[in-house]
Amino acid sequence: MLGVPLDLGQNRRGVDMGPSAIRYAGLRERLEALGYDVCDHGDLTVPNRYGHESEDHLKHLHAVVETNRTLAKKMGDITTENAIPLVLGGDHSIAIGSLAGITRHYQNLGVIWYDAHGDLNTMETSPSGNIHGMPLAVSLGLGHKSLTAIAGQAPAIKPENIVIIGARALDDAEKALIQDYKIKVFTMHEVDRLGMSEVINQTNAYLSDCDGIHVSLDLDGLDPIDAPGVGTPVVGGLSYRESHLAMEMLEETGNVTSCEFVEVNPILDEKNKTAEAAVALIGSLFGEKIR
Ligand code: Z70
Ligand code: MN
Ligand code: MN
Repeated sequence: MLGVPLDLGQNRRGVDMGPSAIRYAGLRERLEALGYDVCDHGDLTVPNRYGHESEDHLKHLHAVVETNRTLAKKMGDITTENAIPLVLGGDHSIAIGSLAGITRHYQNLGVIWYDAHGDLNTMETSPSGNIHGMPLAVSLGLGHKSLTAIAGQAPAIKPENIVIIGARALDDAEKALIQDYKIKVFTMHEVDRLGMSEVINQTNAYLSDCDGIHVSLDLDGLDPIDAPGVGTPVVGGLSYRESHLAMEMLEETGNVTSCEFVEVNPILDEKNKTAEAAVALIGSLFGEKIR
């Protein structure tokens, strides 16, 4: 596991304390109880908020680039056959670096983006200038050169290897990009019609050609009732129960090779509820069973 206490990809302070809150909620003990040999790489050093310029409508661009470059290198190093990298955020902009690093070891990595949002904006389309609304676009090679270049020459991820689950707050330009790139999305509409069980079955079938699967779970994918400690809560979200089922079913396939849990904001949380939800979901993704 590796913490990335970055809060510069969005406006709300506090998400830099996410890794600490997740550790405090008992992550290590939970994984050790499952029989894992846990290696905690600690937290990446992140530039502070002050004195970092924004550029081209991209807030704190240089600090976000610097953090993600370091993260990509670290993730490239710790991604080995016998390890399952687990990244603790921090805001979702850290997916840029984690995917850039992990994909050095894969030809055809699949990505499950569990999120209320699409995170498919670029500096041209972003309503906010917040880089945490852009990481999936960046991983497709779209956006400011200094962000897309972190992955190297080619984009980190192919559009046909992405599945978004839980979307309910998509900007118009994101909807257009989803259509252009034919990205597979299970919005809340499809989750409600099909049920989470069928959503995960279809996700597994859709990504069956991938040589690895990265789960990028933004806690705001969950309903604010179950995960209140996030910067951008959106009502009508995935329940704690549905999310557990999703993690359990993904674990059953044995295809998940890396993951990250992001956007836990302890300042906005209720008694560490969101960090505890994150730890419980990580438990399920790593094989914890009720029986
Ligand atoms: C909006 C933007 C976003 C997370 C909010 C919001 C993006 N689409 N992502 N919270 N995690 O500003 O680009
Ligand atoms: Mn997100
Ligand atoms: Mn989100």
